[in-house]
Amino acid sequence: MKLILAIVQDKDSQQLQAHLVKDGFRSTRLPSTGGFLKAGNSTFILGVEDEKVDAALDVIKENCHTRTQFVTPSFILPEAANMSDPVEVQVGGATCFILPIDKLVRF
Ligand code: 2BA
Ligand code: 2BA
Repeated sequence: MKLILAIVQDKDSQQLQAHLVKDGFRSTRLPSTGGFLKAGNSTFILGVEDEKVDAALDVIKENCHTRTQFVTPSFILPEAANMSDPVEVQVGGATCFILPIDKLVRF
């Protein structure tokens, strides 16, 4: 089995959750916060059989979209206080980590 940790934008999380259920994937959704934008996002945990990892990643890919955000540099770095023009940041679709699982048990 593998553990997929998928960090997705809040705007995509409900649709992703619905499609994961529809396609038979079990998941847990945790509220999380991006370190750079300091904004809320969602982290999905999925315990998935090896042969279903690609299908799960396809569901994530299809339901999570890249968006552009503008941020004021001083919001990220206080020392950039003299830079007032917003900079463009591309966020998402999804950042996925795929980890080996030794064992999955339910009690
Ligand atoms: P939920 O996703 O809300 O699932 C609650 C219960 O509904 C599950 O209990 C299971 O009995 C049933 N269920 C969930 N998904 C299903 C599906 N695709 N088909 C048939 N029945 C389904 P538990 O298995 O004891 O899971 C309790 C909670 O543990 C789950 O809450 C979920 O948050 C987490 N979880 C379970 N398996 C997981 C996995 N493989 N990956 C990530 N999280 C998992
Ligand atoms: P945030 O940390 O809020 O980052 C939002 C977006 O800002 C990132 O989008 C990226 O385009 C940009 N960004 C982040 N850190 C940067 C840096 N040090 N320098 C320049 N630009 C930077 P994504 O890459 O799509 O990431 C979306 C969210 O996924 C992140 O939110 C973070 O919560 C998570 N994430 C991304 N890569 C990660 C990693 N290697 N480890 C843990 N979490 C990660």
